[in-house]
Amino acid sequence: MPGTFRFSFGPWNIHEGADPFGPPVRPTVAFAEKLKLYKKMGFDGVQFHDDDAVPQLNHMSPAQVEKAAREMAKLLDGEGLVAEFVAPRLWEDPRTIDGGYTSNNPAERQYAIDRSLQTVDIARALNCDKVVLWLAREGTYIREAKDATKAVELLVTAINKMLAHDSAIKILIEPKPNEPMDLAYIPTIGHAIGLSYVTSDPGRVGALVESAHAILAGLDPSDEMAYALAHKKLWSVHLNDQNGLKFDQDKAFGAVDLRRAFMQVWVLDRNGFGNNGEFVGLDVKAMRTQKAEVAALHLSNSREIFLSLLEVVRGLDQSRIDELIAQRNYEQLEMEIIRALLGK
Ligand code: XUL
Ligand code: MN
Repeated sequence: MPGTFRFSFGPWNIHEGADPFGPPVRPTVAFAEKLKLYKKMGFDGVQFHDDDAVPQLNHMSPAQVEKAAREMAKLLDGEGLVAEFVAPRLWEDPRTIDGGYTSNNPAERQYAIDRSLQTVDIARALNCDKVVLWLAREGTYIREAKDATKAVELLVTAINKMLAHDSAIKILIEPKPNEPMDLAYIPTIGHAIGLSYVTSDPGRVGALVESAHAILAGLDPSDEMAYALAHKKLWSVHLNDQNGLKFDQDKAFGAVDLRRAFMQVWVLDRNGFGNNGEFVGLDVKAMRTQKAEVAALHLSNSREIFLSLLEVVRGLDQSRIDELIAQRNYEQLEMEIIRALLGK
């Protein structure tokens, strides 16, 4: 069955352009203004960090957090949007300098778990059943600093607490091999899926594959997606692009390597991605050079590139592909794929 594609992004994907070497270059766009852009650009889902949904949540009582999340749910409803997932932002607090779930300090680990349970509550209030864990600081700068075996046990403990806290919640692990850490503990989708099977409810632990993160691990994003699909655990994606092994660039989808993007669309469509309500998330960043009035183009362009590649995928003659595979004539198959990409 072919896929069904609805698109999502997070409020952080429209940003002021600050980078580690320079200040913001564009004015802040208020959250309510960002929300108005979603439908206009063809997007139906909003991805949240916990504090995107409830700013200042560390300074609020559980009742206040719940109230603020319910107000956000109403705001989304008013725009005809849904919350796709909520992710605990565990990488900014002073208590997570050495990681959250895998910190060597038990009090800091407890903070990370408590904050994650709050994230689960926020998701529930937003009528959303997915929590994404990007394990930003769960890793090391030097290997001697932590016990890598114990880290797995600590990650499982934290995930089990979230699963026990809400019987409907699903956890999606978003692997990334490095940045901000030198070495992250769950660097690839294979690690994420392996981890899911040792939790208390593997059926509720899956994955989100981000193209750029797979590339940073030296892997092909479409194969990473296919691996998760084979386990029925690909519950979201963060499509984008990446120009080689450097910092996480979050470039527009397909902007660096169109063929690599094409293969991701091929794998998603041929495996019926989206038929259970999964979204195509676009975790892309505008270039710093972009002026304010055109600083959301990277999102609409990425969506357009996806849909154009979908047309190419669906326009291919499968019997011709089968014939060339049977002949083992991969040179010709490659040429015909390239021709299709060139619109010839
Ligand atoms: C980090 C990253 C995050 C997550 C959400 O590289 O991709 O934006 O997607 O926390
Ligand atoms: Mn991401």
